[in-house]
Amino acid sequence: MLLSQRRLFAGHFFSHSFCLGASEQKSAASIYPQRDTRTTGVIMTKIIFKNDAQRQYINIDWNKVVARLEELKNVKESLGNKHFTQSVREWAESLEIEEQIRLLNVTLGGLSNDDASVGVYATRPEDYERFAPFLEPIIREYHKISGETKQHHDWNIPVGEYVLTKIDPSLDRVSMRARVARNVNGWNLPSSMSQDERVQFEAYMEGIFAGLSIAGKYHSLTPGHAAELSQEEADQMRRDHMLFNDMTTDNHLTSSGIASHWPHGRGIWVSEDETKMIWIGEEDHLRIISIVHGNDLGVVDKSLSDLLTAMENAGVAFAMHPTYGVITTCPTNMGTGKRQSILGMFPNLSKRGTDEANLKRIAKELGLQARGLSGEHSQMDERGTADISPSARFGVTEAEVTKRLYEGLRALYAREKEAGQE
Ligand code: CIR
Repeated sequence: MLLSQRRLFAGHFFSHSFCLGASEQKSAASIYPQRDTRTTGVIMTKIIFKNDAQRQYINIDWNKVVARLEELKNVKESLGNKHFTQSVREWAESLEIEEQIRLLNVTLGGLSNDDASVGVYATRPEDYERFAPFLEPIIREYHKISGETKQHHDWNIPVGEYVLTKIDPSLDRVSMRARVARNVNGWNLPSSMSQDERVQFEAYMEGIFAGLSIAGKYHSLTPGHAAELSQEEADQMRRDHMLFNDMTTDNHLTSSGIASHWPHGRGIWVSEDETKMIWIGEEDHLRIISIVHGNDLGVVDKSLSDLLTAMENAGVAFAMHPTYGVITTCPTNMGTGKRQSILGMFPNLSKRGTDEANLKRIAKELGLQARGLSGEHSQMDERGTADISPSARFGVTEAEVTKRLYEGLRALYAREKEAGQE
């Protein structure tokens, strides 16, 4: 894969953008993050780590938690805040002390970020069952679930059907990406892993990679690891948008513990042909990714599902919830855990990149999410290059996600043409 092609993948990898270096952020004095917008328009956040976040509520002082939640309501009410009701509080106080501590840890990301929209991260796969009185209403509201429900899975996605050139002949060679989030049974989730557990998990996954039927190579970020990337190599992989960012620059990830012990136990496996990647130790144990240049959405799905099957055949048991599908650290990814996107250009709808809000609004009407080139909070270029994916994660099968992307793109490109004629 050419470097210039890889550069197109910017939006396909990073979901949070900040402009301070990690070392500057770590030294920030404030306990709670301050937001400040500079001329770059990028949000800056001061960074706190889990121990400091926990220390605010020492001995599990739920009065303090409630007081902090009340304070946050004046700024922004996250789902975790909204659903920490009086009856949830009473139930929380009835739990064994160890479980109260664990529940507090679930809420640390929300308590430590005034811009949290969800505000909770699971600490173990069992949290979704054990803390259901609190977490279930959050999942149901986020995913707009009403009544009885159960997540179904279907990877039967035809090749030759969702062909982008049928929408527009110019969509001949498009950057197409699909990823799934996965966690593995028997391990704490990244927000509560010790450094040893992270390193052991990395070693466990290396054993899996050795038995994979797909050829590839593992690169580690763990200091002193035999396959450790040098700083230069890691920087190059980041410039190529293959490797994930320094997690300690994101206060949601630091305060919840997800970024703790960085960079121990983190790394990336890359297939020989560089179309398949597996991240270890980011927000979930695993992010499994496929990127293909072409015009058939079914091809990228096949690539991803081949990799998932190879992993299962090599012995990985993914954590699954009986109702809510794949178990993810953040409840927003429950269901399929799948995000599928393409990079497209929408100069008319985005008014040459000056009105990104217009493109986002129209995409939303069509059940799609439009992100700028460098992720969720980034700006669009003058060609209106955007990463477009269906919004739905839960209650749709993997196959339905692809269908929604294809149909949504058909409608979005029609609107783009109309806007050009106006
Ligand atoms: C929040 O509550 O706003 C953050 N914890 C992020 C929620 C969006 N989910 C995600 O990035 N996986």
